[in-house]
Amino acid sequence: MKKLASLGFVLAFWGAWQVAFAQQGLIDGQVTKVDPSASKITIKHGPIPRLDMDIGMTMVFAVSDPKMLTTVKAGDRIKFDADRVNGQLTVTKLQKAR
Ligand SMILES: [Cu+2]
Repeated sequence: MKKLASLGFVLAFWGAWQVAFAQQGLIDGQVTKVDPSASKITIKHGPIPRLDMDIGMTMVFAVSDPKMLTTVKAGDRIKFDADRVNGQLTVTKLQKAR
């Protein structure tokens, strides 16, 4: 019984860790420009090693869903995730940082 309880604890801990890790995976950035007509957003961001960006920069991203662009404006601090979609760097997740 004791063994079962500790297994439950380990599983709960693992789950919480996964959630924390997923949130940490988001990239910090600041919106410098939103262009709904082109479905593009310009973001100033820090290094993103997994996208081969070893230094911070300001750059234009496409968005996976144009609705994202209605939730932020220039100057907003954000957390986002990006990936290469059809060879184009695309924001796949976007939320305001608090
Ligand atoms: Cu970049």
